[in-house]
Amino acid sequence: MQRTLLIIKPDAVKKRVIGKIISMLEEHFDIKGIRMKKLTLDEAKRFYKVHKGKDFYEGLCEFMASGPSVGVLLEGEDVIKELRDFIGSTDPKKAKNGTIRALFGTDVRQNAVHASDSPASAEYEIPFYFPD
Ligand code: 3AN
Repeated sequence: MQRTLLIIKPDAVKKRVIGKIISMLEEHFDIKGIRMKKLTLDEAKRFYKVHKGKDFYEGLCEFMASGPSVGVLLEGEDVIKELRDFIGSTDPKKAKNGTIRALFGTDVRQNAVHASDSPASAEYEIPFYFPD
């Protein structure tokens, strides 16, 4: 069994599509936890530390700390890869039709959701929203 973290990012919360995204997730995956929280800038910087030094890093962290987001804990046999396919490419304009980012994303920064990309990332990321 794998666990993974999906985050409904501040842009999607502002667009009022939390319910639509959770509804899509629920049809395909087992949801084990949901928590709304506003990351501090420090948390956002630690969360995205693998991107430190890249030109989009500061803007990305500020955006993630700009408003509430929703962490969704999912569990399943191959859930990390399946969820990554389900959300679509980083750039919503390149994401396949019907994926969450194609439906709700705006651009590469405001792309509606995040999903862990490996078991190691999932174990690092889950405690930001689910410390217990
Ligand atoms: P993904 O979330 O699809 O794994 P990553 O890990 O390459 O994508 O990037 C992490 C986050 O950084 C993305 N979700 C996106 O919000 C942001 N990002 C990536 N590339 C850019 C970029 N060129 N400009 C602005 N933000 C970016």
